Order: sequence, then C-alpha cells, then structure tokens
Amino acid sequence: MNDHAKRYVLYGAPGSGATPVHAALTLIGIPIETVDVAPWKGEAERDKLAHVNPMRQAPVLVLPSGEVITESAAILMWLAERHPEAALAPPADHPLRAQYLRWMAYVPSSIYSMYWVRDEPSRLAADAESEKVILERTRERIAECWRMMDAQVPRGTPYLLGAKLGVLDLYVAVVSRWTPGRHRFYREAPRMAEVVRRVDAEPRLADFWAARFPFTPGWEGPETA
Ligand SMILES: N[C@@H](CCC(=O)N[C@@H](CS)C(=O)NCC(=O)O)C(=O)O
Repeated sequence: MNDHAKRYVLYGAPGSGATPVHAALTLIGIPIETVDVAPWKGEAERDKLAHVNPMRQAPVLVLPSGEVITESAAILMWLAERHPEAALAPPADHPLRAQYLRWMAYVPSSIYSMYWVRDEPSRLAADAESEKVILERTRERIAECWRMMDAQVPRGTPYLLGAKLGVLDLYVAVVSRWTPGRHRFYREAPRMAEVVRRVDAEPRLADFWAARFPFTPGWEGPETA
C-alpha cells in the first residue's frame, strides 16, 4: 500500500465547505492530504472533482479504504461518531442530540444550498437582470435563515450544544464567513456571534485558521451587507 492509499484525502480549497471538515480532523488529530480545488471558480475546477464526486462539488473525503464520503454535514457527523474521544457531538442518548441533528441538517439544506445558486446564478437565471435579483434575494434569504436559527438554538453555554466545541460550531463558524459575511451575521445572529468568535479564537485551531482560512484584513466582509 502506498502512502497516498493509507491517508485520508480531503478535496476542497481553503475557505470552502472542506474547511469545517479539515478543522474537525485537526481537532481529532488525523493527518490528511489536501487537494485544493475551488469548484465555484468554474467548469475546469469542477472537472477536477468528477473522478471522486459526480456532482463535482467539494468537500469530498476519501477514506484510507478508498471509500468516498461527500456532503459536508454527513462527513462531519460521521467523523464525530467515529471519534467519540474528541467529543465533537452529543452522543445518541444525550438530551441535545435531537437539536444537534436538527441544526446539522438545517445548515446544508437551508443555507449552504443557496451558494450553488449564488456561485453561478446563470445556471438558473435567463439574463443579467435576473441574476442580480437572484443574488440579492439569496443573500437576504441566507441572512433570514441565520436569524431564524439564532432565535431557536440553545442558549447559556459557551458553544451551541454545551461546554465543548463541536462539529456544529465549526460548521457555523465557517459557513457564516461566506456572503453576506460576518458583520451581517453578527447583527442577525447575536447568540451564534458569541459562539463563532470563540471558535475563531480556539487555541487548538490557531495554526489551522492561519494556514487554511486566515483572518486577513476585511475578512469579516462588508459592514453594511
Ligand atoms: N451539499 C453539499 C454542497 C457542497 C457545495 O455546494 N460545495 C461548493 C463549494 S463550497 C461547490 O462545490 N460548488 C460547486 C458548484 O456550485 O457546482 C455539501 O453540503 O457538501
């Protein structure tokens, strides 16, 4: 067996949906090989994923056995389940298990799915004017979905599901950095704002963030979005 075959291989460029997966693997302590593909940049990049994911989307995690897992939430939940020692999710009998599953399904279905539309609105819109409307409305829909989630998530703990940083926190911390950006997110989702700031500042992830999704000037997005 060569080295490549023995390792986890994660497809997805820095800042993509591969980022929360990579952060979870970092907390678990699993070394991986990364393949930086940015499928939102066009057909040529998407084609680089076709051999592992016919949807030509990232993230894709290829296990040492060769098995392929796609779908960010599924990968995160699977990793948390396979590594209970890392305490990245409430176990099956935990009182917050239902809320964990609820929000892990909500983020990709209600929010992440909007970026397929946004990244290339011409896939749905017939002309430039319609594309503009789609971009405005999906931005507002994303903000509204964060607002609705924020009003319903558990409160009073450092992280969304208790005292420990878990995969839901990683997922929200990364996806909330996409359009309309963190400033808008902080206004719409004050409870989750406290949590994502804690995730940004997590010492075990400091090197990871610096390497894979740095906090460079302007990283929080436009103040007025
Ligand atoms: N349901 C997928 C969505 C993945 C997704 O949309 N990924 C983006 C990159 S962050 C992508 O590959 N976009 C390519 C495209 O728009 O066709 C998941 O949760 O993993």
